[in-house]
Amino acid sequence: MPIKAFLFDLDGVIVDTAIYHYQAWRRLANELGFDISEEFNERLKGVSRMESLDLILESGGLILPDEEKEALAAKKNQWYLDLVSRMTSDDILPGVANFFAQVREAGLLTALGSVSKNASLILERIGMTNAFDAVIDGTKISRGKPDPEVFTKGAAELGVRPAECVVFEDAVAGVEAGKRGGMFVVGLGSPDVLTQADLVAPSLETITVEEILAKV
Ligand code: B16
Ligand code: MG
Repeated sequence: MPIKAFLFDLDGVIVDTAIYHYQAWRRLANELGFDISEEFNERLKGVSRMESLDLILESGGLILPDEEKEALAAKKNQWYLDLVSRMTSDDILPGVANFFAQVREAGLLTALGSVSKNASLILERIGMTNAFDAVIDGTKISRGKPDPEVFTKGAAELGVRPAECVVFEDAVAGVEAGKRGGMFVVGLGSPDVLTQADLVAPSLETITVEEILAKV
């Protein structure tokens, strides 16, 4: 089946907001009396806000009531927003602009597939709101990655079938979501980590649209 659409994750594919998530979560963990490592942070990539908090509290050996968890998540999000609000188009990852020019040239549709509830704000900050034909984010889904909902909704909104889509993901949970959605998945990162991906490249800077379409 010919490919009609490319679906992109946001954090780690278009911009690197993982560093800001890490700084804000770490500040929260420190306030609670423990620390989280960069290695631990890898497990939070592509995982929703509340699921991330659950993993963090578990690592610190804390069990808290839902009300308190809501307050902690809101606090972390405010710190995260303070960092994100300073982003500009300079924060777009290398290779993204060139890759998107190739995507347009090839006549492919594009969608964003992010579990972040802050995705629209980030797109606005980096000036990429109009770069996508559809935007599916954390405000439109009920299940986070590795559930395929974020990508199957993206395909549906574009009016294409899953088999006509290629997903671009940097996180293990996101690669799994794309595969469970019945899509071809390009993993951006290390092949040792993104073992479920159909194809792996270090970043969008090191791969072309033509190369991908030849391998689907
Ligand atoms: P928010 P993605 C994900 O974005 C991040 O990778 C993950 O670390 C974060 O917890 C999640 O968004 C929720 O973000 O707190 O902004 O709603 O990779 O799916 O673009
Ligand atoms: Mg990601």
